[in-house]
Amino acid sequence: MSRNNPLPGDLYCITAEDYSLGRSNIEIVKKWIAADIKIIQYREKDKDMKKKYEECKIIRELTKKAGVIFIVNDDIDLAMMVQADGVHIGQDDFPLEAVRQLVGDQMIIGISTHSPEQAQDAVKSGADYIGVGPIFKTSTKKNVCDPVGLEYLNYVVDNISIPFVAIGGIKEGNVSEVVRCGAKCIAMVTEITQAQDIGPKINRIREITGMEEKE
Ligand code: 3NM
Repeated sequence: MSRNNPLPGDLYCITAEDYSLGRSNIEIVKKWIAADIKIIQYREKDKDMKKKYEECKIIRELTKKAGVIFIVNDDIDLAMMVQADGVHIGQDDFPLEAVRQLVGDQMIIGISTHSPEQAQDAVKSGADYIGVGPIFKTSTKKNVCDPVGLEYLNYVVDNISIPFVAIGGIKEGNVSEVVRCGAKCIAMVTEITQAQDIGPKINRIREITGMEEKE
């Protein structure tokens, strides 16, 4: 795990228990690890902190054993308490520099961006990676802006030197467009959490995109 190169050329998986066909976050995480996913983000907007802490403790253990990068969304204190590898913040969270001061030198900090200005600011503030989205329409993230389309993705590919993950409305049926633009790391939330057979789904997406397939 390294702050310089935190994102694999593969899928970036994010939990969403409300969209997981009744399966728990832990069950889903186990399926991802079995499918050789290399980065997992815990994202859970509606649970209380105690429940989130309990889940993150378990996910930290599972990911540590498997050598998987573990990122916690939004909650910096939670990320620190469970010794996650990183934290992912949004544009309206604490300033990135202040987060860096709090978490120290080792922790990965990712930030969601939706425009060229935000991407440039993220680089200046010392982000280790940025989220680039929503590429397509999504109902998974509330209050997110309209889709930024492939145009913003192209801007990032051409102008931003830090790692990025494309996100938002990406599905098996449109992922090729995203890869063609030059995205190497792709986040899909509901396309994966809502799949009946998660392992085969992941491998199908890897085949379509030319990402490495598990042996
Ligand atoms: N962040 P789905 S879009 C968590 O644009 C998140 O920053 C976004 O979910 C951003 O793959 C998003 O189900 C939700 O569309 C993506």
